[in-house]
Amino acid sequence: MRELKVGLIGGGFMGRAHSLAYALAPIAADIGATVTKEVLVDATPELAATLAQQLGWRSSSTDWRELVERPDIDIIDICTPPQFHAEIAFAAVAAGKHVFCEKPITNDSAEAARLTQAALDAGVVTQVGFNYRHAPAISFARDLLASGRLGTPLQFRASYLQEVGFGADPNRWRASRATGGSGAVGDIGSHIIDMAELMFGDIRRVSARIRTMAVGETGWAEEGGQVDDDGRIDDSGVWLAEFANGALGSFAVSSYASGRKNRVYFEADGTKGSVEFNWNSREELKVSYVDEAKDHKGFRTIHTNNEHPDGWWRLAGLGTGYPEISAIQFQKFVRAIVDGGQADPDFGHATHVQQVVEAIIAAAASDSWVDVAPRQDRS
Ligand code: NAI
Ligand code: SOE
Repeated sequence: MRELKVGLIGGGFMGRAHSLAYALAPIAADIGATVTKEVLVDATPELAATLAQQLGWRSSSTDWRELVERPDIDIIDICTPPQFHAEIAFAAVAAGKHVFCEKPITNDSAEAARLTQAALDAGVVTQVGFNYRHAPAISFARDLLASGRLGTPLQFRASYLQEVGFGADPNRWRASRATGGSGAVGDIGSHIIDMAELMFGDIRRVSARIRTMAVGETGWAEEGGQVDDDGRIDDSGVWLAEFANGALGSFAVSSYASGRKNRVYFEADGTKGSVEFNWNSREELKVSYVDEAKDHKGFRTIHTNNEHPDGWWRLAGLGTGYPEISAIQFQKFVRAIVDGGQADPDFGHATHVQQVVEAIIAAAASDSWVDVAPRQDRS
């Protein structure tokens, strides 16, 4: 069987999740290759060595440039803060490596488009870390929409709420664009934009409001007062969207939602039925069909198992978590490499999500509806 050797850059939160996921991916299904966790790169020799040992990598390094030039490495996996993503990804693609990059591939959609083209020119497989969408319940919802069982898409309502803003270190890399922060819209909103476009197709226009927390966490800073002016970023946002197919969407994100740990939620309505998903009950999809006996109308709860796309277990209710769903994304990535196809979601899709993020920020700044650039053709 083919062996794929991975070099991981950045062994923090996501480096840990990816390390677990690579271990699970080839065990849980036949993905056509074995995966070897070859090198872990981090900022200092001590940190890199400690993380490599703990997370199960064969060796460690502090030099990502040397890593991407190594002929024996097949995959470069980028888990650094976003400010380093594009530079590493361009170098990896130029060296002919397949690249998995955490979101955002860059905070600049023009650069994302150039990166996408560079990867296409190099003929390498790319994938971005929109991991939540790989939950079997979401894949099932996508299939219900794609097969027409929910009818014509009408309305999509989503929110992504966390409480991580309260008391957070103001100097963390997530807190400013200069250090790679994407704001709540880009950092967590990108996941629900990804899900919306997975299910309803592309968003074509948006209108929005965003807010930044005032110093001292006493309330929102004056409108427009802090977002971007001093390098700070949005902590909260709401936006309306119109999809290219005419469906409507409404979205809310916040890093200041007390009690909300990681609440990713959506509802989607079609002419024949609706679905409801909550990441905090991620194995379940609630489904309601219009064409139901009058005395049975309402939502039923589907507990996903291996009858559903991407599901691993025959028995539902065993518990499927963050590492497993991360592993599902690597199963698809490795399959795409082995089969010589394109992965999904790839850098082209990441570029479009970034364009939506930028349109939301521009709509909030201009107090108007803003068109989203149409998705690039692949060439
Ligand atoms: P983190 O701060 O926990 O870890 C970043 C790691 O990169 C640290 O170990 C740091 O020492 C290392 N690093 C920084 N600069 C480096 C460089 N130049 N070379 C090598 N190593 C370097 O960050 P976290 O939370 O893991 O985020 C990383 C990326 O993953 C971000 O883009 C973030 O948006 C994304 N993310 C995605 C999640 C998802 O569910 N898809 C969840 C959390 C983060
Ligand atoms: C923010 O708190 C964060 O870590 C995001 O960066 C991730 O993308 C999200 O999945 C979890 O929350």
